[in-house]
Amino acid sequence: MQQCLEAGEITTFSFIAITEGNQIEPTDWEFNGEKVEDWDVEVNTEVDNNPTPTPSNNTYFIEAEDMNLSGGYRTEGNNFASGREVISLYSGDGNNNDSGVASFEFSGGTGYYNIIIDTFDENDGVAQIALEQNNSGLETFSLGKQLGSNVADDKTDVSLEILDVFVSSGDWFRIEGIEDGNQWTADHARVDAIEFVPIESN
Ligand SMILES: [Ca+2]
Ligand SMILES: [Ca+2]
Ligand SMILES: [Ca+2]
Ligand SMILES: [Ca+2]
Repeated sequence: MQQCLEAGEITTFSFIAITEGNQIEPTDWEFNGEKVEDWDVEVNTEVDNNPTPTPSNNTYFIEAEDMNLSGGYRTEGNNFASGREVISLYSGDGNNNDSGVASFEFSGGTGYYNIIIDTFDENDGVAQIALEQNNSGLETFSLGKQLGSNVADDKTDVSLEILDVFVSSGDWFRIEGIEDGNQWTADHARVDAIEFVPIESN
């Protein structure tokens, strides 16, 4: 006997580990009031061509002003910055060779990311910004562009990119900034924020 079932005719229908060629002996199954004596079971071995995609990580973003600051870094208001604040080595005392550290724990998902440091390259000095991951140096940037302004504004807004970095949730990152200039004017190694943009292909 071979029957076709309409959806909903049997509400509970579970098999355990049926493989192709196995025979199933139905005992108390009924179909349209008739006891089913014999049943051909077709095992569908088709592969799911649309598996649920692996969840991809989201962009992880942290404001520099929300990191743990040490050394000469302090927060400073800035209308061109995200969160309207940056961290800066400006000290107002004529010392324009300060350094400082901003650190944070990465709490995004584990995976490959492009890391983007949102900063400002002021034209009155060549500040340095270095990024470390778990105490190992990733990259050091020298901010030596001439962008037509000696302050942190829309002209000097730059993005420093470090591509294709494997990052694990819980990794510690450390940004070290060194300001540069003379006693009157300097590039104060200002940092706005950092972003981790997941790379789909990995
Ligand atoms: Ca300073
Ligand atoms: Ca500069
Ligand atoms: Ca400056
Ligand atoms: Ca900011």
